Amino acid sequence: METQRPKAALPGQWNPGHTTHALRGDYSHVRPDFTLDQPLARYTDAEQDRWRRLYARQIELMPRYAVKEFLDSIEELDVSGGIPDFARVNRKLGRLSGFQIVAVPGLIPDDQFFAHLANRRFPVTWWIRNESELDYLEEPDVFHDFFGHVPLLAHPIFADYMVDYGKAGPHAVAQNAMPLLSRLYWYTIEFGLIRGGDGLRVYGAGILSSRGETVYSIDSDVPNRIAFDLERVLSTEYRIDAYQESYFVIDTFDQLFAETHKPFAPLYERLRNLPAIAPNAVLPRDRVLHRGTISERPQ
Ligand code: HBI
Ligand code: FE
Repeated sequence: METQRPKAALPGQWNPGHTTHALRGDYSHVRPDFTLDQPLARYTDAEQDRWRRLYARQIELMPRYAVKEFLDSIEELDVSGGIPDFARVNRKLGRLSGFQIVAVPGLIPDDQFFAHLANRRFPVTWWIRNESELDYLEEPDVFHDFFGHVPLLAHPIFADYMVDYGKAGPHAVAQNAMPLLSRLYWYTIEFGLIRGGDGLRVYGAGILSSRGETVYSIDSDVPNRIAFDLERVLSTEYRIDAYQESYFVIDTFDQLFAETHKPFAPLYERLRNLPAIAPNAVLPRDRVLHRGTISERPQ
């Protein structure tokens, strides 16, 4: 595990609408929906080798840390040998959950992102990180998006949750509640934990694609681990430049899917004007699985 605390690989909370730096992808040849054809011929041998090394070191952690559905699916996708051919993967993925992955140059505007999810398409950045970014990069690359997100898209219940998230997007935007909905994405799809028969496991893509955070999220005494509660998650801020200070734990994907079928409008109304909860906070009403040392830090 790295000595310095590398920042967590940043999944897509930044997008052209409000990122603080120029995005690195080339957006000049994208279609109106921000997709492009995956430039398979542009991958160099060095990049293919980098994928194989990233894959090999991350996959060895998975039997111990990842939720079972991830393990089954990443094996089935058979992408250890090099950067996946999205068209080939789509044939399998389509049969498993109806999802298709589409190549994009990087982060895309929220409304486009929601529209893809709502139509059972997941945007996957086509380029791979540099050698110097093996443990951290600011924007999602093909390893974060594919290794982190795609395997669970093959799981029908989780796939339906992703579609529902996409459908919820425009309503949140209309109610000026995007920050609240982003927290749900962050604390489930990107950094979610699940407790099943075999103990605490990871299902969040931001963790699954980060060697350091995979171990930290399960083994470290530092972060809080709190039972998932929809209002608590919608109200809790998150860090985008370090390992998470709190993780929220679901019991099943069905629970997550059911939770998000509650009407969000009244929640937004009530929560939107309340002060946000600090990422390291533990509240009296929390069902605490582990109170982290981070909770002692003044908020
Ligand atoms: N774009 N390509 C890409 N990937 C994401 O994960 C992503 C995005 N744009 C916006 C975004 N995520 C988040 O703001 C979502 O909460 C909408
Ligand atoms: Fe992501």
